[in-house]
Amino acid sequence: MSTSGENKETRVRAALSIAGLDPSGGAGLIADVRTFDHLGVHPMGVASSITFQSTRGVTGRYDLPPGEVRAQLDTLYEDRRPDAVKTGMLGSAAVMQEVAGFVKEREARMLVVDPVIESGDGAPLLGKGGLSKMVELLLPLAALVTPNVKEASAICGFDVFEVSDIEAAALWIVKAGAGAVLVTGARREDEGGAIATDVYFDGRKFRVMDSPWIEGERIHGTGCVLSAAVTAFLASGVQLPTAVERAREVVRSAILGAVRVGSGTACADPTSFKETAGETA
Ligand code: PXL
Repeated sequence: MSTSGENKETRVRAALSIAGLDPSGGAGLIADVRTFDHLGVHPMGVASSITFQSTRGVTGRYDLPPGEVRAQLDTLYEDRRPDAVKTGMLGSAAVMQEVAGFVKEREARMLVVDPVIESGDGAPLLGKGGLSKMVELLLPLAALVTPNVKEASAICGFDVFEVSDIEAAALWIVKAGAGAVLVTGARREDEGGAIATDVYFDGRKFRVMDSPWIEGERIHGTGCVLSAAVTAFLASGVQLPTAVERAREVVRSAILGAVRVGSGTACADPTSFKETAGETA
């Protein structure tokens, strides 16, 4: 970024991620920060939990005490309110409650909630009581919630496979108070091959968004990149439905350009996306 006076006079657009640290860089805060930066907004990050993790998987986690998460947020907001915020892994019910309380008090606008419950290979990333606190306190504050089908099923308490189940889940989540929801990652078979279906619902109408299924191994960090990309576009002033459409393109590029970092799961690469929010807002 240039250090000319011009840039210092206009405050840069900033997006904040409140999420866990995945030291391998494939998911969590590092993936979010890379996505924000790549899409042209200044990245801010508040750590809620530290996972012990490589591309081979998660071996443990340390959830920060809620007061320490609050202290990071208070200090940051005394200086600068970000233009959009996302939550990822919050780790514990206590941090969920603290973050929801903070968002409500500070009227943080443009909240995207990625309801992280477990890692792609099934390691728990949210402690006991966290899910009900999420539904009760955080979902009603969200402009958008981005569950995959598994998370949607955990949130709503019924199986989510077919488009009709996904629509029921989306309705459930909006009834719980979210402004809109994007349920991702349903796989459907069509004459032409497998289709990846996401369903967007803003309380008025359902939009079924299809793209060709990308065959291959599971890619780490796709949910983080998706919700971070929506947040970056919102911070840049893009309206929600368009932000969602563009974020799906970012994830598609991040999957197609996934990188082999270690001996385990390949990682989504948000920098594979060619276009910046700054140029297109
Ligand atoms: O992909 C969900 C996720 C989110 N946040 C952190 C993670 C993971 C998955 O492993 O480690 C910190």
